[in-house]
Amino acid sequence: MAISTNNIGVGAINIIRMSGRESLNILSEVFSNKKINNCKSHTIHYGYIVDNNEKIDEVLVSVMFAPKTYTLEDIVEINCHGGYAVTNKILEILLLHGARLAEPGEFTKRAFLNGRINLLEAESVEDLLESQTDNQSILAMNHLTGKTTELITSLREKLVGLLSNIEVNIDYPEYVDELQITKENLTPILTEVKNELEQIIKESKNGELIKKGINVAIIGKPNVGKSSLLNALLEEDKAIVTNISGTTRDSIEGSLIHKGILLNLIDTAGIRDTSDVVEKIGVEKSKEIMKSADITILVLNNNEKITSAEEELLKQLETKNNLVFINKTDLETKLEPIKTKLPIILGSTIKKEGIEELKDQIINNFGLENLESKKLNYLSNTRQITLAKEALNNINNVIKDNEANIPIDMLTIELKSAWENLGKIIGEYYEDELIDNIFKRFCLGK
Ligand SMILES: Nc1nc2c(ncn2[C@@H]2O[C@H](COP(=O)(O)OP(=O)(O)OP(=O)(O)O)[C@@H](O)[C@H]2O)c(=O)[nH]1
Ligand SMILES: [Mg+2]
Repeated sequence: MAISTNNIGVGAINIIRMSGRESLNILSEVFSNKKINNCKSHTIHYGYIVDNNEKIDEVLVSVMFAPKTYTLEDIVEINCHGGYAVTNKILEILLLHGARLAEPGEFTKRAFLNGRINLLEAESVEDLLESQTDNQSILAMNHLTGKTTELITSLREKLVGLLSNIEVNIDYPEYVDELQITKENLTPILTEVKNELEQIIKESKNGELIKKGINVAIIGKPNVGKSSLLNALLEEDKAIVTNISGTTRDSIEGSLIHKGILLNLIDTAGIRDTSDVVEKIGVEKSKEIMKSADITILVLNNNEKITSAEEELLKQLETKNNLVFINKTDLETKLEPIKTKLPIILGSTIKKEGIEELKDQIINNFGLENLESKKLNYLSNTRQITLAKEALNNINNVIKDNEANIPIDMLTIELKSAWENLGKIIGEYYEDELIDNIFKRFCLGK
């Protein structure tokens, strides 16, 4: 049992959800409308929650019997009034009548354990609830409706086909009409799987970025206009801006959504040698933030010559796909043309110039422009991506060993690992499935 709406507090209604065989029995002990005992599935009932003949709340109760429910178990949902006291009182009464509070995510866990959804889908329920942008929810929905599962399943089918084929070749050599897997025809089949897997992993980097947003660090020496840039990007005065160098001592964060992508911005303390203890800590922190960000914007001042410290930063940043923003173009140009491979955007935070170009450039740097939502089938968390990479590693090993003339039956262990790793992404285990598949495919069960 749990409250399925937002936290208890003031709201029009709260929904208390119970799942499991005893749900209806527990409800009937505390519900005034006794018709509930003989009700049909997927019906709604009006009545009162009562405690020792005292009416606690006027409620609507939905009853859904297994198996057509979220958890595949009987589910009872009580729509009660949204106040803290009343919701708590109902929870208390249900506890007294034998209900137990659900652990976080327990309903989805039950849906998974009862086989209604797979692991990939279960993980995406959480993603869907946390979605802040359209792209995030489309990605989660595509997982939930199984598009990503289809992708992984089709790869697993190729592998299971191969494995069953190899086993049949070995155990039943008399089945001559079966394809004989040889050194020559194994590598091309595996290369196909390898290519598809590489594509999924490559695109999944986007999935991760869509899901968590792009972490953007704004770096530069003091007074170049980093905080002004943060404010201009956010379109609000979040960070303090003054003409005193060293204004920002600690990092300041803010988020915005640009073309469906969440950008998490971090304004940092200006980087310079300083003897001020507080500022020094800020400077060290800026360097740390720069290292952990997905992308760093180095802000330079158009009105000043470049310093050796800035040249040093520029060199460090060139190793990744970072950006340079030359600010204060409304003032006289004193900055000489800079040599860098990084994209440069010119602008002025005061005149609001270059801001849109900068946002576009950030998402372009990750190839996230013109996202076609229907294509958002990527894996989107580290667990899934790590498993896909392990599977790819297995496939590469099999190809290498095959080319080194290792007998085919010796390759099956690693092939099974690839299949198992892909299975773990969607929460399936291989043993039973492999056996089922062999017998289903070849009708050997005599
Ligand atoms: N003319 C002009 N002045 C600007 C522009 N952007 C910022 N400034 C001014 O530059 C000064 C410093 O701006 P901040 O945004 O505080 O600079 P900062 O890089 O965050 O500075 P620290 O926090 O000290 O590292 C302020 O007086 C701003 O008004 C611009 O585009 N043009
Ligand atoms: Mg600042």
